[in-house]
Amino acid sequence: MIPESHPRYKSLVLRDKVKNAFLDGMLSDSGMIAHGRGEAFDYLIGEETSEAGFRAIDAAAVCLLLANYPVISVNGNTAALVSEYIVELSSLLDCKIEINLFYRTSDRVDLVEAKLKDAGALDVLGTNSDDLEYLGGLDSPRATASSEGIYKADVVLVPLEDGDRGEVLVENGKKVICIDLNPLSRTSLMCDVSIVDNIVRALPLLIERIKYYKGKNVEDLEEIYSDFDNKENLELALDVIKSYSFKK
Ligand code: PTJ
Repeated sequence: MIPESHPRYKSLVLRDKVKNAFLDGMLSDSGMIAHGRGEAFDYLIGEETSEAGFRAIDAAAVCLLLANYPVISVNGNTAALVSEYIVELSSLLDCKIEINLFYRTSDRVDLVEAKLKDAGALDVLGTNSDDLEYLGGLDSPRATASSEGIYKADVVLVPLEDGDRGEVLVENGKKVICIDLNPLSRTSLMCDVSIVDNIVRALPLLIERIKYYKGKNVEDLEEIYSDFDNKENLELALDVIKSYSFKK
């Protein structure tokens, strides 16, 4: 039991969720390492959403609203930390959720599916009963995609994606939005919109901004999106780290 008065309470609660998800078999062992890396980057931005984070969240909200067929990709870490928000986002956008595991085993797929369904998801793609296709004809586990999901998506939201997988999506003409605390990861550098923030903060903010922009004039949304420059925003994310370190 973690006391709420503990100065690192929020961080310890997340650690606990990740550790329990690993013990239950849903999270990969590497998922714990990835979480630790995320924690380190989160520390460097003061564990709060930065200006660069807010800007990318706005661009992502608009991009998802302008999409014809957006899909949300879910891995072990995302399911462990934010299943409820994933379900809320998919119903807000009326879009599919697809399980996509870097370390795919049928047991883990079943556990992620159960977690999403517990959180209220009615329809989950990328499960063991789904007939997966290969993006760009690449016969590699990195390239698998559900025919009703990522395979036909124009925009894919990938919280915490591995670089190889992100590359396959980009090479296959998908617009990719990632949520990754590391502004220098291969994924952040190659995505169209990189949200440098913790998924536990970024997703509720993204939901809020989608609600705000929903129903607004399409030309206005297109203008907001075209004003966003991902490289410039990643520079800003790095500046945030530098200035936060000097503030301390
Ligand atoms: O569940 P699976 O099998 O699909 O595996 C998922 C992991 C995350 C293990 C896999 O995709 C992987 O190995 O990813 P990487 O290459 O370690 O990249 C994960 C990125 O997510 C790193 O850049 C971390 O800094 C970042 N990260 C970790 N936790 C968070 C995060 N970003 C946002 N929010 C977090 N909570």
